[in-house]
Amino acid sequence: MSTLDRRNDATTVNPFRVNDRDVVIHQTVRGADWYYAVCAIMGATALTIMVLSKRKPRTDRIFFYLSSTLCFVACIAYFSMGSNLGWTPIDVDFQRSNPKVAGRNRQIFYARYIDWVITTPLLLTDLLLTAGMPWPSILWVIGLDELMIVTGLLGALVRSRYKWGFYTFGCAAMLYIFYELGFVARRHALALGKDVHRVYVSCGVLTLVVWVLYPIAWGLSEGGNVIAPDSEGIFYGILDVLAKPCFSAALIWGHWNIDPARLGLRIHEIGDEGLSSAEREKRDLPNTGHDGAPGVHSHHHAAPCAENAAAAPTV
Ligand code: RET
Repeated sequence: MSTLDRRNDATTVNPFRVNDRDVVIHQTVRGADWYYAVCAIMGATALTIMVLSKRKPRTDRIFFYLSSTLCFVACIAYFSMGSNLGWTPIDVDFQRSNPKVAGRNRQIFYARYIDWVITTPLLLTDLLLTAGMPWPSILWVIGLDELMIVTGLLGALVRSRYKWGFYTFGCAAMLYIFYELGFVARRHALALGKDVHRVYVSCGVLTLVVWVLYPIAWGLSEGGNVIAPDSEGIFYGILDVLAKPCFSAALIWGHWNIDPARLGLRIHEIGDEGLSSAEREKRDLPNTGHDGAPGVHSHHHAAPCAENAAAAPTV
């Protein structure tokens, strides 16, 4: 057999048995192939973003780094699921007669949730930094997000109908996140200018539309045991490709001509100290006038404070 026609034998090497327990409702080799395909998409996206980041100065790479990291994490999660690893058998709440989902227990991939608990905060950070949200609000939304993912994992691991209790907490957390994104953060983005608002809204709408489908996929898979594990993989896989590579592409494209300093993300870099005043102006550094004398502040602060207004009349 040549290397080219070797089959994916992950399910043979890593069989449908963990901790001396067999799983009845599980993925097939085709499902594992699909997971590997998504793994490749995630890896390729992460590498592309890394390469693109080199076109920007180190200080302006925050969105590249966040997006590249989240695609790398997903790449590893998909490698794990394609290799038939990162799962455990859980007895189903609903026994079905459909042969595709008939049986007492089901393969539950906890690897998904490890991925999400790392990557969804990064996605939210991408979005909320775009909107220029204050960092305590960013932390608050990330807290809700972690609550949502962890309740989803707990619900998936529970056998009885109590799983739906966890699910309900998770959905409530998601709705609150949607409120923060749709109302609070959008207002902040608008205050930063039309172009920032446009990027925020396009990535935000993509997020809302895609995210709302996750609890539906969960209800049909880990929750209700309605669709087979292969279909579960396709459902979540499509959502993950939209939520990570497509989202990241839209975000980086949108940010290309936006100076991160406008979002409050001006970062110090070696050499900033000895710059000429023209250079300082270009880089949006506070202008010290001449020879370090305290003077006029940068002119394009979104809302000049009273002190500035008094000390520096319109130039
Ligand atoms: C769960 C079940 C509990 C209730 C809710 C859920 C929502 C999950 C979401 C996941 C988003 C994942 C992303 C992954 C990135 O690729 C945990 C399924 C509401 C919204 C964006």
